Amino acid sequence: MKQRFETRAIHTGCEPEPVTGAVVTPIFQTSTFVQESPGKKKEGYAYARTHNPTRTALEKNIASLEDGNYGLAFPSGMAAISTVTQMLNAGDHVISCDDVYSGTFRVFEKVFKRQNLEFDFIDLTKPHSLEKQIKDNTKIIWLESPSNPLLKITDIKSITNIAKNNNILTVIDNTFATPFFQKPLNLGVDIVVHSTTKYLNGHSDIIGGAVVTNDRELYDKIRFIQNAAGSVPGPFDCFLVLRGIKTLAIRMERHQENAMKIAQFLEKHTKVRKVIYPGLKSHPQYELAKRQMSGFGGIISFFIKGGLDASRSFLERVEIFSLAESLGGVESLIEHPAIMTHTSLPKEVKEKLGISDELIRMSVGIENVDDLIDDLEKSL
Ligand code: P1T
Repeated sequence: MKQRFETRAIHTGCEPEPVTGAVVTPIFQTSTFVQESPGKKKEGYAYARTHNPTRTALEKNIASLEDGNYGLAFPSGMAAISTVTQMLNAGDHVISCDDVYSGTFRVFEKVFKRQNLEFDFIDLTKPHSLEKQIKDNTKIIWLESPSNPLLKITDIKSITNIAKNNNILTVIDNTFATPFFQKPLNLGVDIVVHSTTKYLNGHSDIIGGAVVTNDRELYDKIRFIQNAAGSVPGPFDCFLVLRGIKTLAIRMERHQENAMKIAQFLEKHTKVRKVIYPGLKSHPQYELAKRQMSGFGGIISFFIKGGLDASRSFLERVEIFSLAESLGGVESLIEHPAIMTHTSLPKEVKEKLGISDELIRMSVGIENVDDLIDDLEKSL
């Protein structure tokens, strides 16, 4: 019988180590593995760019959480995203959602465009607008849902149906939802990417990434590029992500519980113009979020009244919330996307999307929620 999510998070890939019986997967800090005879490898291990047992454990674990067959661990979310994109050939076309993490936008626009890939960024919250954008050379539809930083929700099933009818692959960045709240492979997505830096590791102490797929051919292609180009994480980082994942389920429950209370608090506050949180009825895709996710996550974006001056003085005043980039750790973080995480978006793109000087993004941690609300109340 297939074990449930919480059990798999703790056990999958992490069987006791066969030589010593160590219950916790060891950090195999080695670059190479002895061979019994030329080409005769123990358990398939030869050189740690290709395979490392700590990494293998993490890859099996993340694949299982996504209900996928194949997982790959990367040294960063951007490395995972770049390696998947490297499957394409010059002349291929990618349709990406418009509110994609700015680092993804940057690598598409500034790196892959130079290698003659084409990109269009469109509002994929309206799936009917997608079909007009599909061209003969469209190879990937790239989703991020909820998106960073505006928490737009894409109808994953509708988009994967359109993609399949047109023989196009779908990739989704599932970093914000995590597999605890959203399982895109079950909605027809071909490849899931993650920044494990965020919720999967959960403790703001590593940079990492992951890819999961059910398709053996895609897995082999991505693995080949990863090994050929050398985009691999170290064993200590893999160990930390594995350790973080063991508590993913209970962390996500608390992140969401705290975020819901804070979103409701902010929505009533007179200094706040608008709150964006998929769990609020006021979110334009609330019904869709309820349908395709099993929870709404821990990220809230909101617009403060009073322009940049108000944003600045609020962000300088918070004490429990740390003014810092990133998200998904146990501690609450808060930031100003226009000046901090989304600077690589051109001004006109920020304006079009609504990433203004009044926009604030917070990653609600798992501290006592009353302390977090006190901190926000005092600072607003
Ligand atoms: O930082 P890295 O592990 O390379 O992950 C990049 C990345 C990919 N996808 C999403 C949805 C992300 O949010 C990120 C990184 N984001 C931040 C650092 C941030 O503060 O938004």
